[in-house]
Amino acid sequence: MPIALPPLYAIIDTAVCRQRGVTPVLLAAACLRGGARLLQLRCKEGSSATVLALASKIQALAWTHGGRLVINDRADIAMMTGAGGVHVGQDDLPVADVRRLVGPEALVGRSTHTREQVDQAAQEAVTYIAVGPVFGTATKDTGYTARGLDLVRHGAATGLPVVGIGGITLDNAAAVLAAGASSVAVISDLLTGADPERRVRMFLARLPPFLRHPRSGRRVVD
Ligand code: TZP
Ligand code: MG
Repeated sequence: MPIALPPLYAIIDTAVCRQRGVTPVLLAAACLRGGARLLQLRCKEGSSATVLALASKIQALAWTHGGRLVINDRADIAMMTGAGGVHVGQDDLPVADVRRLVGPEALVGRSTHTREQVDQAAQEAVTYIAVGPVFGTATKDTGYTARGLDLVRHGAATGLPVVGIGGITLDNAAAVLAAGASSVAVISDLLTGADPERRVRMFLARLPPFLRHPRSGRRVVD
């Protein structure tokens, strides 16, 4: 059953944190204090035990603030930490297997970069479809050029919640939601300026409020 997502999806990317000299735990805490209620831990480095320890700390913070943490790639770590979901890309674990492991209530998101991938994801047991890169991004080389708002519109036509990702900033975020996305996933722009808590507040002030899903009335964070 479709659920509504919070308008801002704050991605805590450990590589970006390292480049910018901020710890992932401090960034997550700042995002939560600023009002973000959906977070993703994206950690492509370090040992599995390190990722587990980090996920566990951020999950505890998210829980304290009534937020929800999604783990990138690692269904096992989501299960071990009690995190609320798993995000998988095109080359990661199959959605059906992740869903079987994490159960019906967890969020399972899939990254897509083409209309075909969107249509495929819509047939799977996903909670939301991430589409992108919507705009040019230096954070991840997806191998795809900027997709623009067309892919957001295509995703929204599936009826599933869509998360726009890639090059999203304070200035273009509202346009992504206006094109039909339920949420915008932001990595580097959280760290624009020296105060991510304030940046999150600025995003939330510019985005439509957290609405219930029009059909199911369910929210991802209650
Ligand atoms: N997937 C598609 S684009 C992207 C990912 C993980 C990176 C987005 O990062 P930013 O810094 O918000 O543009
Ligand atoms: Mg992945």
